[in-house]
Amino acid sequence: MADYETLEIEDRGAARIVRINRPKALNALNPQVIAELSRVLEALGQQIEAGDWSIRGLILTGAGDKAFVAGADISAMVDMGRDEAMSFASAGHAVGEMLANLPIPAIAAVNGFALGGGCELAMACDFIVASAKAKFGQPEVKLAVIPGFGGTQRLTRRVGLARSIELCVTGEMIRADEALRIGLANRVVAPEELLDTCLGIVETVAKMGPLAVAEAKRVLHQGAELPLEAANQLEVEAFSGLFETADQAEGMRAFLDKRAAQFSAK
Ligand code: CO8
Repeated sequence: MADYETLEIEDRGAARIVRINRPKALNALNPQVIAELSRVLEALGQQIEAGDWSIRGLILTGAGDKAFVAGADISAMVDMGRDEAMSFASAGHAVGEMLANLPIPAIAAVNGFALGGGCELAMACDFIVASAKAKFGQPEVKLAVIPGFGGTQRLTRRVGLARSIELCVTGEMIRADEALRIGLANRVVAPEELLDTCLGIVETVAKMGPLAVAEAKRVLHQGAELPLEAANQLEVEAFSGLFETADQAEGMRAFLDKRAAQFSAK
């Protein structure tokens, strides 16, 4: 996995840690970072699809102690025209879709500034665990643009329209405790505990039925975009579909036998 210039990849236990590593630019996203994120996510998706479930959670974070990602790279955008901006934003959205489609949870470990495209990348993950030092914001209006990688849409879905509008039109940064209060971050922890907290979450997930985790994530994402009746139907189908798996029989039998379940992702 040495062929990434802007990312550091490390497997720890059942977690794949992906660190965006451009500390001199506060880990800003340029087209190369987006392309490398696509590659790393594609490879992980293929690995799992081929039946290798050794990785049960993705942790996305930023290198260094200052920034998660301070936005899209302004020096890469300054001379862009409409078409280039469109393909940059579309490539970002494709990364968002890949994160949503991964059959394992993707956790944003927000270690510092998560601004603009950085806040958007964190929100493209399934949930956010923030360091007490983290700061969030959608400051694009200061540059006379708007969020282009889901900020106007995912932020609203997480925190509601009114809070989202306030953040997107003022460009103001909020601290981790405020992000927690409004539901943007799930947890806030001391900076030195951030990675271990995320690794602990992955460890917990790794004890669960892998296909059930994948189905829970799929149904939660897809159902959130559907009317309740259709979403409930999606749940019923996924729930009953899991009764065709060996893991369902093993999970329930193990409970009744008072022993730990041995799941096989089958
Ligand atoms: N792009 C490029 N370089 C950056 C960026 C950035 N977003 N952020 C910081 N840097 C660079 C600085 O230019 C500086 O470089 P140098 O040392 O060469 O001068 C270095 O990082 C350190 O930054 P500062 O000196 O500014 O550090 P401070 O501690 O004073 O300030 C801040 C930290 C508050 C984070 C400040 O750097 C800042 O405001 N950065 C810009 C934040 C921003 O506006 N982000 C939004 C960008 S627009 C966007 O994200 C749109 C997304 C669209 C779609 C994306 C699709 C993938």
